[in-house]
Amino acid sequence: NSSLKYLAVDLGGESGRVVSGAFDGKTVEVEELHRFATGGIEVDSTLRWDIHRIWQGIQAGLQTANKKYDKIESVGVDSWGVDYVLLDDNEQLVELPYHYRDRRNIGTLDQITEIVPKSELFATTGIQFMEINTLCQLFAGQRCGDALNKSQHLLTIADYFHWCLCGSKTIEFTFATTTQCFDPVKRNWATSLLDRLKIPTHMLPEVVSPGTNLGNVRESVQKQTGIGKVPVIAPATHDTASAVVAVPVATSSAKNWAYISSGTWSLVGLEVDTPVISAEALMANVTNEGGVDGTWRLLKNVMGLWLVQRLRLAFSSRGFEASYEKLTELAGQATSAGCFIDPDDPSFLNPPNMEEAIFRFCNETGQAPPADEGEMVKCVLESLALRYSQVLKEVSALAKTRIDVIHVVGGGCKNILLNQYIAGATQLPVVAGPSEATALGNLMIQCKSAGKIGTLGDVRTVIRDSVELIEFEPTALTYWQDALVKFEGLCKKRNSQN
Ligand code: LRH
Repeated sequence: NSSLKYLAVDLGGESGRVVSGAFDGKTVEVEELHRFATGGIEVDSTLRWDIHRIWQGIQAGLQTANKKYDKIESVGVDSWGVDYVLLDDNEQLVELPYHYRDRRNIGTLDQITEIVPKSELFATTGIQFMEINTLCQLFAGQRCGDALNKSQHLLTIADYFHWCLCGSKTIEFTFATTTQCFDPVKRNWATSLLDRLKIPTHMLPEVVSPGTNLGNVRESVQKQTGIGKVPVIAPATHDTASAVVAVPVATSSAKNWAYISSGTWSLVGLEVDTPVISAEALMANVTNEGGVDGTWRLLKNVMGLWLVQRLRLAFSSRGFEASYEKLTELAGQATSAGCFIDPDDPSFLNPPNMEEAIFRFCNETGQAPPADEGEMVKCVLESLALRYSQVLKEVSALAKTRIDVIHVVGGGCKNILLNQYIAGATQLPVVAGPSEATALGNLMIQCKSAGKIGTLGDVRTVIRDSVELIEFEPTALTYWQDALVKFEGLCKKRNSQN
């Protein structure tokens, strides 16, 4: 058919995919061509990413695309945030990149803020304080080895694969803004901040805008995959930025919508016109991440479906095998778990066993723990919904915006039970879809770069016209009101313990 074919490489913490998008000028149809596992690997008691295996997965996907399509317009990569790859002056890999859940980051935030006060760090970068941030990782890296000194180029995960594809050594803007090493107001690397922390800056590359043509696929990759001299276009390389591009709002619906980009992490917030870097924003520990067409995302990282991913692993380690669908079904059948967790408690970032971590949390907060797998998953999903509701109240106050509707996008929006809980906990209507938001956002920025579509608003209209959306109305008001009171009390008690 006459539609144009684009390829998105979408890399998440659990899996990576090569997805095609066929755009006919009005609608876009996506198809997953290849999926492969990502996930961390243990190397000498550290947690790393096996980027060689990921690169193989990407190339296998490109081969499939080549067999399927006569012509591919362009290809672009997006990935999870904060992590980076170091190359030396011969463009060789300095080390296998660290995973943001590696232990080396523990304690870095306190060490950093002894040198640069929190208020100043936030005023310069606008970023939520989290030890997974690139800044904390670089600080840890600089303290425990000489990898940084050996490096000539720092590339983020997505931008590294752009380098693999076409040799470009740049970082795309949306990703740069999430590193906590970038000044969103000056629109440049925060070099004096980094100097004070003794983090080298010589390896920070040029920052390019989403939609930049990075060059054609290298000859060696053309040979390996058969895809020919296809242009590589940087999308919004940070997956959350791509996902929010694909929020299916009508241009006319003003700004009264919030989003939850739901995957391994839940990114919960608003689209705003300028970063919100106020004293209140610092207190609320929110983040300001750069988006497409001058937009910003005022949001908070919430622990997300990682909790369920790890519960599933913990269940399986004791012989209880179940798919995500099965686990959600059990949660739906469970009577109230009667307990909640704070999903963002540091003990859930990377515990050896998630089930035990939840038991411990319940014990320490004086709650009877869930009685079985269904109750356990119910406790997690309800707690997530309550946490989202808390965060949405905070960002709506900071941005002085009322929220009328919540769009849940990304793989997690397929979880109907969680969508119902969100509608209950927030007492707001929820619109679920598209589940392929990240890939769609990536693909549409490539179309936009090629001049096939105009504004971000036009992109969102195409998405609305292309995907099926499911709506959820708020129910069970008193149940959720009571739950919220209990949840908030619990978070307060826990914070005073820590
Ligand atoms: C979501 C995400 C998030 C980051 C995290 C590491 O996938 O990009 O925005 O903070 O991964």
